Amino acid sequence: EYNIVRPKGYTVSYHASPEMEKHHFGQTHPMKPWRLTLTKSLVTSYGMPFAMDNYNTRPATYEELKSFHASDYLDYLATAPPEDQPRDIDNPEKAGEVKFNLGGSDCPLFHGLYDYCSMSAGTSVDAARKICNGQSDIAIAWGGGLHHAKRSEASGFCYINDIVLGILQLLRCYPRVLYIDIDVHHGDGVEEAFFSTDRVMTVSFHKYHPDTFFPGTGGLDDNGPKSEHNPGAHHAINVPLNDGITDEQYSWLFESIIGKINEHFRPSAIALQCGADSLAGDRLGRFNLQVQGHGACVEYCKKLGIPMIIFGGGGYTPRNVARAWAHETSIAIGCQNKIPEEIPQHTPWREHFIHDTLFPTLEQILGEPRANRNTPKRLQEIVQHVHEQLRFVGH
Ligand code: ZLV
Ligand code: CA
Ligand code: ZN
Repeated sequence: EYNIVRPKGYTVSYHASPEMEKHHFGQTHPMKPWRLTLTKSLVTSYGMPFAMDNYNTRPATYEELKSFHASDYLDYLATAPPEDQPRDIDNPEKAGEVKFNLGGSDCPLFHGLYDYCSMSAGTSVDAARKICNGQSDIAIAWGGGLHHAKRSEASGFCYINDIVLGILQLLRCYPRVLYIDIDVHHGDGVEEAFFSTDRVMTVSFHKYHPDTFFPGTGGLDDNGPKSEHNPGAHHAINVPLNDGITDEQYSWLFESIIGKINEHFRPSAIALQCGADSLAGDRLGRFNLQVQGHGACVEYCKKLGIPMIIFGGGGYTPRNVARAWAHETSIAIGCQNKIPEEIPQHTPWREHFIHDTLFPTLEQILGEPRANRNTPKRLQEIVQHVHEQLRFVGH
């Protein structure tokens, strides 16, 4: 009804697993898989599925998960009892034990955990396969983007690193992959996984404070192995930010940094993690980004004309997550100027959006915007430092 048609000259695919969205981390846990349902509801009410190939993906197999994760970790993930079940009463020492960082308050053992993880990973691996075999040019996997998971450890609401699995798939058919992460947290798991290769460059923009903000890593000087004999040297880029950054500052940084990286590294594919906790009003985030500024990053990457996977990630105020990811889906399709700003009347759960627009103002979101602690001088220094790192990369 909004005359949304398939884009000319390229294909967009949307990979989702509706069963994944029904899982619960627990009442008070900030991660709400239901935000994916709210996103899909908005995407559908605007008519965007007509312009894409839509896939209901299968769960990733054990063998696929093993391309990055250790077997003993996967086995425990598959068999550990949910926490609300009675603990092993015959073995009281074991009762309070935490293995692989599973079962704490960040990474609870909930019902159906292994299914949830393998479905999230399935969307990302399928997205990567479609890019590899040329059936898709932009593949969207909002259920993925879980960038903190390690080979043998859960971390920060992430159990399986679907991004690493997706990039490993891309590396089978592309020489160089650029990983970009706009989640408000540092993309530590992905950075670490590709620390010693020059075939993947990782770039994370995040709120940085070593003591008070998770995970505490990703300082400006964290650029990969310090040894020049290691090919991964200079192939990790970090953009540490303070509270309150605005759309204008963030877009300027993003374009200055990604533009330069594109010239030097010349990626053959892009993996873009679009964590929506960098938006203003996020329950965990600290920035003043609006849907427009967040989306501008996707638009800039799309214009580079390189095959791309778009992942989800964090995002803890579901109505804003759904707005951003629906807007970014429209950018992928190229219909962002065709869809009305007003949220369609027939959108399921429309009342959850509170304001009836796709682009609420900072005042509507926050009342009073958060104080901006990023000085122009500091942002200049960051860009300068990144440009210096890039003198060691490519040509
Ligand atoms: O968005 O957590 O700060 C990708 C992502 O990047 C911590 N965790 C850990 C380290 C020791 N602490 C405290 C443990 C807190 C456990 C419960 C919460 C519960 C309610 C509200 C907020 C939190 C919370 N947890 C806020 N920040 C944390 C971080 C993990 C952040 C993960 C971000 C994941 C999906
Ligand atoms: Ca980030
Ligand atoms: Zn995050």
